[in-house]
Amino acid sequence: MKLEALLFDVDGTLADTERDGHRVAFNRAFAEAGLDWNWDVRLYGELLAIAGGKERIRHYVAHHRPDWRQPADFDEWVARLHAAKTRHYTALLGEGGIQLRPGVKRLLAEARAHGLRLAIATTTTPDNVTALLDSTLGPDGRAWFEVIGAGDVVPAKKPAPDIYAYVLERLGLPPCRCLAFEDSENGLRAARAAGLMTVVVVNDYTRDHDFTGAALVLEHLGEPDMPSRVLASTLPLDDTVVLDLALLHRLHAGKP
Ligand code: XBP
Ligand code: MG
Repeated sequence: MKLEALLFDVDGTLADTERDGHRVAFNRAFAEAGLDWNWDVRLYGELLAIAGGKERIRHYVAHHRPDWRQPADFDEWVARLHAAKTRHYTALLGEGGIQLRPGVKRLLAEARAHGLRLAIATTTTPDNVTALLDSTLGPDGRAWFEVIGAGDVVPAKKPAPDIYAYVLERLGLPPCRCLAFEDSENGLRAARAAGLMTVVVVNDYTRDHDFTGAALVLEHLGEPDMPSRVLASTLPLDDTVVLDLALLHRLHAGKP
């Protein structure tokens, strides 16, 4: 079965956006709204178990602020607070402080040069995706991806497979012709539930997650002068690799 498309998660996979991006933007939105809430690095790691910013705010209120008096229009209030968070997040990206992870641009460029189709399947808000692509790949970046599936276009966020099913349908491809890239257990579960073989790149928030079912688990995608350690693999591999198209094809074919 030919490999035809690569499907990428965004947060934690294309770039380390959570600790110094989303978390900071949530806190700025809280301060702006006159709330004394502060999501420190450790608490935010716990809250990441809930995918989606609006869902994360609701979970925080329910479990960490049970005595706080909710406004009558709570859902709209959350939506407004979250819109402010998106504004802060996209402004942060515009400042250029967040870069793509090692090997991401190299692999995307190689895939494009060889006619592989590219897509995005993420829980985050669409504006956040375009802001990240613009700030890291430049004005052409969005066009590298044939389908961008993001945010509330599907009702159920990861670990539900819905966003992957949405992207596969738009690509017109069965999962067996695609590979997914993820950084978290929720993301891996979503991709696997959609029938996708999945490569995982860990980060500080996710390295202790359960990645059972991943085809390959790496520190990062690797660069020629900075190969990645192999943390788990369904193929016998060296201790370190630079994930290129040749290795992806071998992985997809299940050939050592
Ligand atoms: C990413 C998320 C997102 C971001 C915040 O998960 O969970 O909620 O943290 O984005 P994944 P929004 O990488 O698995 O897609 O605030 O825009 O929802
Ligand atoms: Mg992710």
